[in-house]
Amino acid sequence: MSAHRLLVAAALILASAPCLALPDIAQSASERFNRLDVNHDGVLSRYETDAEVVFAALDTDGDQSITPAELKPLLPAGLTDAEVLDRVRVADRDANDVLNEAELTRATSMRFEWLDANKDGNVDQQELQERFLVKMVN
Ligand SMILES: [Ca+2]
Ligand SMILES: [Ca+2]
Ligand SMILES: [Ca+2]
Repeated sequence: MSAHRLLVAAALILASAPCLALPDIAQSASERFNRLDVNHDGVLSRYETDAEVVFAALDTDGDQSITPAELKPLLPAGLTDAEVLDRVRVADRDANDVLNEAELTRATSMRFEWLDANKDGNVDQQELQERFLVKMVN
């Protein structure tokens, strides 16, 4: 291998290094949001808040339940664990402190218009953080 090729190989390895850190980055709020934002336009469209899609994006360990820890990265950064648990409990009908798919489906269906606080037809990250699993006030 020539010196030039070695340099190119080294550059490629360096360039790909950030990808190796992705599993950790996936825990950040914006990365979580990006998993929900299927077409990557920065906002959630109605079909992207389909409960099945939301559930798959949130259930990082694939055990078919959403724990408060799995939900937390999607919520405002300052929330305490107790406040995150409160959000879970809004939808937790069998009171086991985790959400199954039926519970999440119930909580997210029919709520799109309400999540879309500024009524532009899309839900942005801030709207989702502030309103997802918050009790609706009639
Ligand atoms: Ca989108
Ligand atoms: Ca899980
Ligand atoms: Ca439950």
